[in-house]
Amino acid sequence: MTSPIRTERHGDVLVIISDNPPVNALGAAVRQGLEAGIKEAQGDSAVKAVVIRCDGKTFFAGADITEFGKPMQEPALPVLVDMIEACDKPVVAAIHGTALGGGCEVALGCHYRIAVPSAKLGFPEVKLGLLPGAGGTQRAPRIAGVPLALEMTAKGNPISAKKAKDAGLVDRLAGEDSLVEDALAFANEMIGKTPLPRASMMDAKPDPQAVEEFKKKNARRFRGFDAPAANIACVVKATEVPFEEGIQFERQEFMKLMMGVQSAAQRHIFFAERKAAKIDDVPDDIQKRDIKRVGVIGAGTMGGGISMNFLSAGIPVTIVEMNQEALDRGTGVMRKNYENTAAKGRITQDQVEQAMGLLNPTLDFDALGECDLIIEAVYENMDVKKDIFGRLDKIAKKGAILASNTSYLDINEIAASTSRPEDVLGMHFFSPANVMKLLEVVRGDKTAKDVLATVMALAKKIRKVAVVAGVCHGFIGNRMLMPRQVEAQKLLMEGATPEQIDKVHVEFGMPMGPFQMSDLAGVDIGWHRDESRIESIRDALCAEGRWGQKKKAGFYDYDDKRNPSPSPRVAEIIEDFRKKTGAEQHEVTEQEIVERTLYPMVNEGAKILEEGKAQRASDIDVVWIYGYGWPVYRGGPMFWADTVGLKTIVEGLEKHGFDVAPLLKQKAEKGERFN
Ligand code: 3H9
Repeated sequence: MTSPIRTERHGDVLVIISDNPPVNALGAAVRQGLEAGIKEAQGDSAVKAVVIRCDGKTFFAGADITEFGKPMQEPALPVLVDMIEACDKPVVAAIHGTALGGGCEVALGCHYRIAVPSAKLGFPEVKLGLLPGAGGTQRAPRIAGVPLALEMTAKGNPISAKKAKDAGLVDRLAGEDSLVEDALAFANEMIGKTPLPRASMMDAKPDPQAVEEFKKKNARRFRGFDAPAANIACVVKATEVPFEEGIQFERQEFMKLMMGVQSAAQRHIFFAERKAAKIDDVPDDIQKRDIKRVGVIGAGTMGGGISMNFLSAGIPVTIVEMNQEALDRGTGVMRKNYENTAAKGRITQDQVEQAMGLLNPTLDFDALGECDLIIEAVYENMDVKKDIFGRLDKIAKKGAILASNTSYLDINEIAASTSRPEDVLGMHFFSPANVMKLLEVVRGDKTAKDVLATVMALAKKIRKVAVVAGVCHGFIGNRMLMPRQVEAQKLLMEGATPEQIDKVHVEFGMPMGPFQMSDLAGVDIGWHRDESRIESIRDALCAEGRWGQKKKAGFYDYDDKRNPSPSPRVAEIIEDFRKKTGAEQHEVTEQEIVERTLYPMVNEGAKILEEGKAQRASDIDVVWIYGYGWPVYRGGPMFWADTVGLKTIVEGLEKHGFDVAPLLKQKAEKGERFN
């Protein structure tokens, strides 16, 4: 096999070039090639300086994650980085694209760094449940100081080349199109300059106040995760002990994380997210349809949020409402959302105007005729939706894609109200649609492959994580939510409190529990609205106007700032119901809550899989991570079930009298996993 690394001589400079698509990950062959390159430079007196650069779209984007958990091939990355730093000829890293993780560590091992202005540098390891394990936690604070090193390692967001230059992580900015020449010139300039700047020889200044502030400020964000604290500890260590000792500490912490469940879960999600974009029976290179203008029907919360995704991506939107007041209200909310984002400094006022300038608000339904994709976002009613699709069929241009944002309804039935069911699918956005990353793309029986592929590609463009779902009630996410909500209600009847159940879910790592979620979404959603018909605790709450946060009363009482407190009235209602139904009471334990609210979700996930409504178990995990805030360090419900053990899950379900999905049972019997 040919090496992904080649070298070129340019006068006195040896250029070591990596060509390892797609992202120049630092796999064994790359590391071996780099080692050979450095040895070549060391061993040849004609070489006076070295440049390390990459072909393709990016500088090294990190260690090769696919090698993790497998036997390590020499040289290990930390050894290689030390070797680069120890080279007695100046080594220049020439950076474009993203120098991430191990790639950034290679760059910091070099004596000098030059980058194009569009480049980014970062340590995203924490997002994989890890820390920079090739000296990054020790070199970064030495070069850039503790506060930036903390930001970069413990939060994992990359920084711009300009910011890196201000912090000393980059020495020079190259021309956007002249990196190779500029890097060579830089290397030539550095020939003979001594001593060579080596990060390992520098001191890292302690900054205990910055560390405390950083921890405090990010406590919420880091809740439940192991890796941020380990990153912080390593950076602090760099200020306390000599470099070699710090490296040993970093190694030990890295290995602990690497062997742990959290990193396995986070790495699983990294690949799951990318796999979700692939549709088993649709070739990647299928011809996609051109989407130049999007139409949205309905300017309510959903329609407005959906539109913003396209506007932000520079795609014009025609938004249609029934009356001027609703249209004005909807567009007003969109503008306000953009302006709030601008006030936080995340976008400029110009960008607000640019986005809003792409919006065409209208009352004229026929204006949708010019759109290439039309998304219906009106309320959940089959007859209304069928009527809209029937009308769309008459005015939409040939080849336009017709999508419904329904969260539950049958896409096949909606498609059948048109003469072109092959152009119809579901695009289920999650609220708030301009923020939540998940998009369930619902494939109808007749949806054409190119329609599906077009929408999946478009999802990436508007920065959504898209997952293909089959037609069934609630698709993947909401379908799995249902058994959880049902069981949570039953537990109330048997002696648990809403607070107790929610607490178990929050401690598990969910952003909120079933009752907090119900209060936020609206307890009255889907309620029959007959105040005299009280068949459940929820009916009783609704009949009293306890519709959730919006009414300052739901399963909890709320103050003016929407802070919840347990509600004595709800306790009374529950008690009343317990008496009325004669439900048997018992002490409900945390374990029982887990077994009865989380295990049934896994069971439903297994049913979804065996019915072919999800392509793969990892897709289900992606849905729950990005749509419902399942803690990423638990890898999604199906991955979590693997870590609990499918046998344990089956036993738990059977103990509580659930009907166990055959697929789950089979897997448990064979000792298999979902992922
Ligand atoms: C690390 O460095 C540890 C060290 O500190 C210590 C070691 C001792 N490895 O995202 P894309 C694949 S940890 C293997 O769609 P984009 C990816 O799966 C690492 N494969 O492209 C996909 O494959 P496929 C720290 C990788 O342009 C293909 O490349 N680094 C890796 O949207 C294209 O990826 C990171 O965490 C990898 N490191 O975004 C960076 N990276 O086509 C992770 C990607 O088969 N990577 N692949 O589905 C990223 O954030 C993005 O890929 C990047 C490009 C921004 C680079």
